[in-house]
Amino acid sequence: MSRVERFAINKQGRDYAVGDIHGHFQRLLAQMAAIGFDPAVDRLFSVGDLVDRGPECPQALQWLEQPWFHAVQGNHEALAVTHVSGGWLDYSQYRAAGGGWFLDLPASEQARFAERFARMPLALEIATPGGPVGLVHADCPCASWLQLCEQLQAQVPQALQDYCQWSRHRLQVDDDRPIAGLRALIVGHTPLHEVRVLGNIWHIDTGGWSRGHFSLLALDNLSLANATAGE
Ligand SMILES: [Mn+2]
Repeated sequence: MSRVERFAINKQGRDYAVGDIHGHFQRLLAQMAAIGFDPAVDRLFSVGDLVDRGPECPQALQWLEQPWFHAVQGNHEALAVTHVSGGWLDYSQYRAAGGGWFLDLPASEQARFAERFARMPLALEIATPGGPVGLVHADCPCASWLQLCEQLQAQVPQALQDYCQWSRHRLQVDDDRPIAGLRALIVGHTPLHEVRVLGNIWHIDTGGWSRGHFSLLALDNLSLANATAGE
């Protein structure tokens, strides 16, 4: 099965992207309300990491059922899947990263989350008036989007999935080479004080789950949506 999910252009409403959520759905809802998000016509695309660290992690399953909400699998969803499938994990690191709520669930509950998380795509592609916008959790290891998408068609090599979900290399070395075939690639994973753009790669985890704020990036004009105070 393909691990890329594609979306046609949104002719009725607006599309937004959001960074890591980490169990803070109420804070996110407040931010969405502040910009006038309309679930009847608007869509919200998430870079993943819906769970761990915050108080509302179990709500991830309800969010994933919403027709206006779409998310790639982050490294934290991958950790849950790995735990249930019996793969190797550094459990002290997993707990330190907020996975305790999951590890302390009954096995049947863990299985329910892992089954849903395993079905999350590794990449999203959204058509916009200015060209396609891509989303992965951390980074794209290929120079072109097409190249990545081709490798996500079949059995995905673990090293490729790990790079997409864990890499911070681009930020560490200030790599500003663009990803060919995309108007913009949107990623999270590394919390920053402000949105950072390198080439056409937008890093949008501004720590809404921590002490920062959620940045809602409008995909039609690649602008940060601001609260419409007074409306
Ligand atoms: Mn992450």
